Amino acid sequence: MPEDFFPVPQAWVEGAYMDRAKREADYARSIKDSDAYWLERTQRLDWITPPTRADESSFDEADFGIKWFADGVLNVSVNCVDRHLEERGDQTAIIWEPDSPDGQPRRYSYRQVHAEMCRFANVLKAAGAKKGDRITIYLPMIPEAAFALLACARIGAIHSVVFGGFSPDALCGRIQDCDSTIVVTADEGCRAGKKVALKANVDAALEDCPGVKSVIVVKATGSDIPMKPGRDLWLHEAAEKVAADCPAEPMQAEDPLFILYTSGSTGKPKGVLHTTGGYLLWASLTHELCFDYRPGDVYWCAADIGWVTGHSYIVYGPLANGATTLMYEGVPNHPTPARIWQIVDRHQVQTLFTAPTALRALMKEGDDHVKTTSRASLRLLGTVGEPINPEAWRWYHHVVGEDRCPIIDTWWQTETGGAMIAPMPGATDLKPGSATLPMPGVVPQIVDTEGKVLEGATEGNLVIARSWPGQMRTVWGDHDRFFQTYFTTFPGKYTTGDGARRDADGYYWITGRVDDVINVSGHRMGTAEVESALVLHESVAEAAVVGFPHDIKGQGIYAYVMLNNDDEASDELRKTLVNWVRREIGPIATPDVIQFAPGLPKTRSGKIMRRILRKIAEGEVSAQALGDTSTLADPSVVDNLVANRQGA
Ligand code: 6R9
Repeated sequence: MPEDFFPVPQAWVEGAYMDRAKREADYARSIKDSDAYWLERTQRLDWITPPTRADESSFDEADFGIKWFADGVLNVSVNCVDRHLEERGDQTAIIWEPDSPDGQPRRYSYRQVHAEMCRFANVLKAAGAKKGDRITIYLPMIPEAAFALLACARIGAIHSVVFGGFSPDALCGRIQDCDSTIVVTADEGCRAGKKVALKANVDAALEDCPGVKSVIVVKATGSDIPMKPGRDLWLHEAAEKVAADCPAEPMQAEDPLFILYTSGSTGKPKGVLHTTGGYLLWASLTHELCFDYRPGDVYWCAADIGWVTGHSYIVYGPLANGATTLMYEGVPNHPTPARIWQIVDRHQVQTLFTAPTALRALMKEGDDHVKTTSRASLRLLGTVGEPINPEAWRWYHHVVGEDRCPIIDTWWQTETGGAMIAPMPGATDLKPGSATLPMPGVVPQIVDTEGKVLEGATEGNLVIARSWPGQMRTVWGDHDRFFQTYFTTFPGKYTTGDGARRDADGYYWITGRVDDVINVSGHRMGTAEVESALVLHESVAEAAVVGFPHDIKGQGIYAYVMLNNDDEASDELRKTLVNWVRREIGPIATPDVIQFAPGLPKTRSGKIMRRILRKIAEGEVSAQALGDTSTLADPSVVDNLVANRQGA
């Protein structure tokens, strides 16, 4: 395979936090002298009681548990806000860019963020919130989303952010799973010029959530919405009635900070739990190393706060580092494909961090939209969420960054808290499509299906051999599921669910999920979730969902549906089922293709042969591609599936 190679640009050779030699030495020490290394790193945070212990984790069943810095005491909101007040109280902490280019951007200094956060925290307290309570946050990309996270952290409440694109049902399931007593939402969201009825979704969700006692509503669009007396209150009204200052709750390093639901290969989404000390250290350290943040830089992570990228790299990492972080309400290509670059110029952004799916969509619109803008402020470009195809990488590098900006391709997961394998701009030569090398303390390994560790240039399952500070601590309410999901496939190791290749230079190339998770536009979706939604429909007897390669989204959703006897396959029903899934889960789960099938390929023991369904969805229908079908209970179903394949 021919490989392009991009050495560290001259402008980055000097003055970066890390050059190649430093990165190598730093990594070596993080492995050899781990506890001392990490205790030193804790000095980047402000502790009420500094920790004296570092890693006390074990991946083994007998003494399983993840624990870091356990005797330390700190508060995340103090680290993200208060401690910056003296030195940079008047520096902009958050720049907010509204959905519409005609709207007015807003800027909040660290001092203003402090004031907003404190009042918000006092509103939560007045609504009855205490340390350890769960608070569900269902907000659009407005500054109040950042204030809400910080306000929870301030009082030690555990936030659970639910992406604003999820349906009332999905929201309800997540509220119930962690027994939230308070929901924070807005009247409406606004994306790509369209209103999103957030409060109405909350009202619908709460019909089945009797445990929720208060709903705090941010006035965002100002539309007229019904408020339920005794339950709902406007944030701006409640904020006037509370004190301006709010003391920060001292938290043990291992006290929970947040829950974030994510999809896996089986069952309902899991509540991934992150705790206080290790998570914040990881978010802050990786933000500094990957993005080489300098005081005064404007840094823009174009993710949504509803995903882990928004948590770690819009809010916690950058604010812990005293950065100016930009939050954008809208989508990159609305109202024009130049919108994202116009925002870069408008706010003189130095670092832009976005997803490959956005780049592919913009690339398709042609270079002219990029070239109408200057982008001279850009120094660094980042990507996250899915493998970046080398073509998109080169376009980002050449057309967007004019060959001047390193591309920081960060591989990580909700479970890992922050970047795990990624370049550092002054230290790492780049290869398009490779996330390159591990962060300090991260020990990636490639194992075969039996768990044998493969050395040198090789390909297989990506596992992580030891704990790191940002690792998730448990699945909310189901510690056994945490162990079963991540530590039993390859005992003694953390299973990522991703496949990877390692080349002769030791660079990692993520090849995608090896389990039944698909990655649609950088969003994780469990095939089982879409299947469960489909079979809830009265016409559907059985459903099997697989991913297929999609030019823009990376992967699309292909659903095979078996109908009940009397129901007739029709385009009408196809449309109904697509809308059904959107309503059950949310627009991100919209099936791209529905193929009606009289039967699904099953083994004699009744197991669906997904391998065959994947091949057909991919358009690989030769006998050779489909492999041995003789073990199927009824091999003829495959002929029918091939004959009726839907062009995707
Ligand atoms: C941060 C985030 C995690 C899954 C992960 C992998 C894919 C993320 C990637 C990448 C290749 C990258 N993924 N970053 N694949 N290169 N740079 O996206 O978390 O939503 O939990 O998704 O995304 O498959 O396992 P999450």
